[in-house]
Amino acid sequence: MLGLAQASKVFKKNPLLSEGFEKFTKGGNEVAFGTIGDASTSEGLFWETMNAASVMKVPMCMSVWDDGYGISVPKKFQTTKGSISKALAGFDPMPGENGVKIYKVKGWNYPDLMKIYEEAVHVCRSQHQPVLIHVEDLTQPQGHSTSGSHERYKSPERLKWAEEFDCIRKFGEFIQEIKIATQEELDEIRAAAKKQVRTLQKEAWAEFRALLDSEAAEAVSVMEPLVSVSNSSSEVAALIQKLVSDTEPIRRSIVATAKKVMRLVINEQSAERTALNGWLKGYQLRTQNTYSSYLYSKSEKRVGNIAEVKAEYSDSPEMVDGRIVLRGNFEKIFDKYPEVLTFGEDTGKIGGVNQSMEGMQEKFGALRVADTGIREATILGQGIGMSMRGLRPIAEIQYLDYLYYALQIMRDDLSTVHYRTHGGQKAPLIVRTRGHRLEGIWHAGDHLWELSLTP
Ligand SMILES: Cc1ncc(C[n+]2csc(CCOP(=O)(O)OP(=O)(O)O)c2C)c(N)n1
Repeated sequence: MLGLAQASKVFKKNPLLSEGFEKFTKGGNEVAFGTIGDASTSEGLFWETMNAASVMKVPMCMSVWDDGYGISVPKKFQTTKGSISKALAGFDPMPGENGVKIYKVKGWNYPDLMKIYEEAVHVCRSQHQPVLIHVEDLTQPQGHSTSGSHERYKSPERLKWAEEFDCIRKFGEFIQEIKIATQEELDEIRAAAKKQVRTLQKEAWAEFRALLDSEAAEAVSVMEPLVSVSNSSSEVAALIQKLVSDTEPIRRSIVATAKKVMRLVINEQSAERTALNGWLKGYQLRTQNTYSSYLYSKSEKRVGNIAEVKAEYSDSPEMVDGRIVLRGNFEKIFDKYPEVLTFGEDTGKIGGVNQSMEGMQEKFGALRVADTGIREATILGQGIGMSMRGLRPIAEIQYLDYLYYALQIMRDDLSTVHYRTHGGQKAPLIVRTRGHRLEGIWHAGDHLWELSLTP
């Protein structure tokens, strides 16, 4: 979220990016919206993000949905003073200061919600002022999820209050108050919507079943010939019968049955066995995409498709420090691609702890070669968000040992963007770091083996 917001700032401030990025921005005018539950604000990453957004002054609008509980744990165990807006009060900027502007509103109060959101988003967009909207008194008609019952941890009074202040009910009252519709009209809309959803649910289920039923029938037709040729004829027949009598077979049962039959005929040679084996492999291949695809990039620009450029040396090459070679390469890259930018601890003013960015900030500006606070998770977050918006960030982690602070977000968020969006989004981020300085344990760690086990 931090990086998505930062991208707006970069697009707004870097004139070299005014063309060619229409897919990602309209002049940097975008606000990054994010939402979080009140209990989840107890996470360290939340605080790191708020602090970073405030220091960086990026258009980030964070809403906290406050229903008073994190599953069953009430907010008095979650948040200082039981209120995230109170706990964050020190972030609220005084005139001339940076900070996160804090708003507070009740979730059932629609006129206030409209007023506050309009104002907060305007401030956020026009001043690149991060804002936090603490939306209190939210209700959960079914508790945290439909698999638990909130009667176990909420008092009868609280449940009664929640019914009265149910946000949908309150929305209905508001609609009547401003005379958009009467209660009868609302009841009609509600009944019609319920009916429509039920019909669509039935249609969707029928469509889903038709496909699985045809796949089960296909499996049966490939297994059946084995009944007459196999030595385990009766067992094979019993397995097929079990699948046929399953009124709602799913792929798991189709594949499991075919595999069990394969195991029964494993030592037999027959065209029927070969046919089943071939079908099973083909079926698994054909349905694989339904469960898992785009684990890796399929783009023609993916790393594996980029041809190697061999280094060329002159007859009498000059000997220089490695950092000079790196700096020269960075300079060429930054010259050629205005969408490239880098940021990290000590990366900006002094050009990195190993000086491989020396002089780069003077040449390319603090927007593209920037210092950050000591906050590896959000350095990585900046990189994820900006790369998703068409920029080419290089996030610098000062030493490999400190990548651990960012490992969770690398594993859960960065590495899964392409997969989670079925190839719809990607985050082409370079993470740059260094280790093995042999200067004490936190600068010399050898962690590549652990990283190689991290997806
Ligand atoms: C990092 C992490 N820790 C724990 C969980 C398990 N978990 C899922 S939802 C939840 C409670 C969240 O409460 P809140 O932030 O108030 O959001 P709400 O569900 O009330 O909207 C917990 C503990 C999780 N999903 N992720």
